[in-house]
Amino acid sequence: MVIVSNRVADLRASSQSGGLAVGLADALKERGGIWFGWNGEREGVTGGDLNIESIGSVERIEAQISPQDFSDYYLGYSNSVLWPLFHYRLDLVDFRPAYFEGYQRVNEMFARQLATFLREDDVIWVHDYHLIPLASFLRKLGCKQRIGFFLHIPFPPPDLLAASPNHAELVDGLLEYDVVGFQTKTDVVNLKSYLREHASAVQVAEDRFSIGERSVVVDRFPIGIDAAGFTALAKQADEDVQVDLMRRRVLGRRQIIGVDRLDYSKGLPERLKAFGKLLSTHPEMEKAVTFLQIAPPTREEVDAYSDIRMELEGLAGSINGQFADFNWTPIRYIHRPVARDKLAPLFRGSQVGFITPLRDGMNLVAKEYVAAQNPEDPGVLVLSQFAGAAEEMHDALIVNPYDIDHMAEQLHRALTMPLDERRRRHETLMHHVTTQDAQAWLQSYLKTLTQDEPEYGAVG
Ligand code: GDG
Repeated sequence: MVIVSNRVADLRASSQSGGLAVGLADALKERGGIWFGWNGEREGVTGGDLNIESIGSVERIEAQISPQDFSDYYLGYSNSVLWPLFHYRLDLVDFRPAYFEGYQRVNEMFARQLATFLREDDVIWVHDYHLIPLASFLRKLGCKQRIGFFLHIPFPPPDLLAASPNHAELVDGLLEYDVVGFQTKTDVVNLKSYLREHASAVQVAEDRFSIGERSVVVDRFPIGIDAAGFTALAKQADEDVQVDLMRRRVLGRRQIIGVDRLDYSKGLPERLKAFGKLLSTHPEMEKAVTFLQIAPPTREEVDAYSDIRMELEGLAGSINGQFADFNWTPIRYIHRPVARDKLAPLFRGSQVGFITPLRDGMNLVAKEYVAAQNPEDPGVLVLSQFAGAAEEMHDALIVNPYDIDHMAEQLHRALTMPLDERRRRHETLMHHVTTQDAQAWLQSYLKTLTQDEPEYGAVG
């Protein structure tokens, strides 16, 4: 098995640290194979020496890229074109021919480097938007192996995608895979409608398109979390978290929590405004609730990210200035990562999980919040209709993240929801999170990727 992703996971991390990467790493260790990706450094030499480390039956291979490629491939095409475009944010897209050239160049180089390690019977699983053209370059080098792709972020509707000057090349790149996996039905429908309108692919079954001699499966594989692991982690509050919990209990103060990488797709300004609105429309909530927003920094070199940081700091400051008292700060905003073993008990100790992205592939935090709750006295999940997770988590309070007033009202509803309704909603959500977990996702994807391609006559 060969996994390719922009960054390579730490294969020595214990399963305690949880997360998707650990699930994938475990699957890789079980089967033996390779995890290939970029080493994360921006000062390398494109095509320079690979860093190869053997850990049991797995080889961890990291490639270098040059400062120019870091700028064109990573900051440029991946994060200033594809990320905003695929999150429906055409206003933030910065198309430049040099970015696309860098994107192709790095993908071609990765393909050449990886190809020398491949065996005939390997199964290759490529992850995410940085690497869409990888299969096409591998095919040009003669690789006939099964190659699958999984997109962790949304896939936009044809009209939006068509705004990219390179849309045809991107989709042609996708068609070189044997399986193209998405998070949601909406993403699947978006690619299928693009294929029907713009591409030469012919639909030969519900989830299969043929292109010349080959065919590609297009389906959804909603990603899950290690639910059992996260529940266990949530039950072990360390001293700091326990003291914080006790203090709030004594003061009769409830907590709303949000955890997101600081990204414009996560709807953070709208979320802060909704909390401000709650305080102004329900004065009884003053001193009765605090909002803890954890938002560690990412991709700070991209302008749109420094803009959102400034906007958020301004908003948190002004809401706190308006409502705070000497003994109560309404918003606690943390712009640093918080350790996972603190995060889980913090979720458990918070009465509302407030997860309102403007657009999100899935959103694992929504699932982690549910897994962390005490089933006897669970908190309430308030979830954006535009998170992939909303497609299945119907028992959350589903909100439109652009509608500040409605979000404020749903926050109020969550904070005042009777215990039996909270339990009922949590039970259904928990059933979903534990059955559709990371293992289920992995197995269903790999089953599809490893099954033989049917004869065309047998299809459809
Ligand atoms: C992409 C897609 C899709 C966050 N802050 C801290 C921290 N986190 C952890 C969370 C969660 C993960 O990071 C974030 O996952 P999300 O799914 O919420 O979002 P993205 O990072 O945007 O992920 C997304 C995902 O890929 C998987 O396919 O669901 O839609 O955008 O696990 O807990 N962890 C720690 N400290 C933090 O401060 N320890």
